[in-house]
Amino acid sequence: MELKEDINIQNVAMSIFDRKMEMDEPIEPKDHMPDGYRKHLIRQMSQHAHSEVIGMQPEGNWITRAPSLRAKQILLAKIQDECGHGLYLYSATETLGISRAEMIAQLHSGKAKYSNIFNYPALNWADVGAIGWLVDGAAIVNQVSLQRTSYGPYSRAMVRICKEESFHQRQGYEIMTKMMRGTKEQREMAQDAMNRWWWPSLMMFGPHDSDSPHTGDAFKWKIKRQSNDELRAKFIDKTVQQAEVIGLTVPDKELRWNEEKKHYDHGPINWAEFYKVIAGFGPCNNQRMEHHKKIHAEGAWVREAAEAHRAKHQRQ
Ligand code: FAQ
Repeated sequence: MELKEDINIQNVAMSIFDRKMEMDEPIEPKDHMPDGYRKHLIRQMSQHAHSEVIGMQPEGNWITRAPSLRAKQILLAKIQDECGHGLYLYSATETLGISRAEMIAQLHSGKAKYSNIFNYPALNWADVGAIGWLVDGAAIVNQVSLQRTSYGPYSRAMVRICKEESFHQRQGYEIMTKMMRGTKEQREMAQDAMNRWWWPSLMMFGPHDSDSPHTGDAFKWKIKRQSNDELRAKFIDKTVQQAEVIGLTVPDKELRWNEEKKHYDHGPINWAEFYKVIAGFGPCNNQRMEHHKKIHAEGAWVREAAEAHRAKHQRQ
């Protein structure tokens, strides 16, 4: 009898989830959800949170070397925003029943990934421009689409994050524009940064749809609203025009406007490089992870103090 009632409750909960999906209503933390949906979100959202946090490293190195006080203030504000994005996303992921400590342990053990892009070095000031323009530009295209993702806390976090990312994209484009209006050396630096960051930025959207194992479920559960290839095409279309305006050349000899598809066709992406980088063997993977582990260990006393404070208040 009891078993039958349990099964009935399960069925009602499932049908609420299905109805919400059908009506495009957000799924909220206390709603019943299939295990696969929860796991899929934990994987993607924690990866997203880790990316924001690890993403502070390449630009962080440039705070003390920014070429003016104005540039320094802007870069500081941007990096601080990325930290904030990481924190919203960790909180949003915690609503799915995983703790922040578990997420960090998964990052440190290599079980959880972070974006391929943050394993490349920022060699000079033009790289800071390229990161803002291309990396934040790619992140926005992806995240605008995620504003309509089915999980409420994730979609709401995306709305705020997108507003801040558009300021980041503009600060990067401003740096590139200034350099392209500068000396021959500055123009060469900007073009060199573009050459190095273009292809890894295209990889940020993930493998082609035909090689993307998670896309099927992501569409079924309305986690993704547009596919990896659709979003990549959108990014290329808008970025090629921006490059032309300031006189940068996209480093792709096969790039052509396709009148029929109304999109640019592009040359082949080096997927061997992508899989190598996300497997932990990119140019800066070790450096990024060692730095995160070191800073995390140094911050242990802050977490202990916060825990002691919480416990004291609970006792009172
Ligand atoms: N990097 O089946 P799919 C930012 C993995 S935020 C590393 O297509 P999915 C802001 C994927 O995890 C940037 N790994 O996967 C900022 C899976 O492996 P798994 C972060 C990648 O999830 C700017 C396997 O490949 N944004 O930059 C990547 O359906 C400047 C198969 O892939 C987000 O995370 C990659 N690029 O689609 C901060 C957005 N792509 O997990 C600081 C949210 C794929 O089975 C400074 N995430 N993989 O071991 C998403 O939209 C999706 O997760 C995708 C991948 C589109 C990234």
